[in-house]
Amino acid sequence: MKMVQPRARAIFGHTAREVQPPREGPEGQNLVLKQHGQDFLVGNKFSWADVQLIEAILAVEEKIPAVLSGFPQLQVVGNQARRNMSGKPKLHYCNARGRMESIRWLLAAAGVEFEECFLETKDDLTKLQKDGSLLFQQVPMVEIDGMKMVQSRAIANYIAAKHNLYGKDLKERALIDMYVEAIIDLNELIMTHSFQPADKKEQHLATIVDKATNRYFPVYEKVLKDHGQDFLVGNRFSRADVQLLETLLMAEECKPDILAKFPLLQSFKARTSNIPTIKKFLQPGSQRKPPIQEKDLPKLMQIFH
Ligand SMILES: N[C@@H](CCC(=O)N[C@@H](CS)C(=O)NCC(=O)O)C(=O)O
Repeated sequence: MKMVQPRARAIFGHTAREVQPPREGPEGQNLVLKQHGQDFLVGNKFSWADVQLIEAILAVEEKIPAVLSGFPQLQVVGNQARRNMSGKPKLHYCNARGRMESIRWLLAAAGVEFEECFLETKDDLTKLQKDGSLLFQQVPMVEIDGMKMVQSRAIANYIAAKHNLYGKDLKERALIDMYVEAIIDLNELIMTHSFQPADKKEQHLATIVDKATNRYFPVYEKVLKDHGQDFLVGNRFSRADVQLLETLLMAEECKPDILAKFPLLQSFKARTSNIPTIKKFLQPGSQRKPPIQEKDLPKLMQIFH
């Protein structure tokens, strides 16, 4: 039996032993796919024929890039394979925290490498809007697993579920959702601070500190105290921990001693910051973004308004 090439294995995640011997010849696959309208060549099931086909498509395309122009079904197969092969999610946003930062955090915490495509001008946004990449004409957009995902919460949900950061059952997920939604409320309040006019900044900062220390932090402090465990939900690391840590650090940027009355949040911060993937993300030179500065505002306004 012919060996499955590593590349084909990377595409489908199958090994030679898991698939059937060849049943199809090298020609006519475009017609086969067109006629039965299914994803795989034979019996609507992944088979050896698919492995061979994808290998052949990629090999021939390397030599003659336009070879598939008359075979739309095969183009789809080739595109899908390339997307799966490229592996890394691609993040489309500006080079700033904004609504993408929690997604960066989640991917980094899950140990997933990602690429970034930064919008530099309004034209870059318009181009994505015009080519149909943005379902609601907005970013963040993440190319992942063959999808162009938009809506930051939907993207974060998908990543969390895919990487087992979303609890072990529905009730844990519900708890994680409640914690995360509240964290997002505080995170968004902090995020809008840079956009406040000079005469409103002080009042806005006071609101952040009030909400953080009186509404949100006491809840997480109590959760940790009551169950005595290291993580917020189910005694295991979840997206709630990642997103809480992100927001604790943002709150400290607003007021360095904001955690003074929350000893368990302080130890939570130290503990989770030391998780290897997170530790790496917190180091200089990572894809984590700095807080938005006054000087960044004109560029951001020009892109989004
Ligand atoms: N609910 C959306 C909101 C997305 C959103 O407001 N995106 C802004 C940038 S942060 C945008 O694309 N603005 C351009 C526009 O609305 O035309 C999400 O969470 O992803």
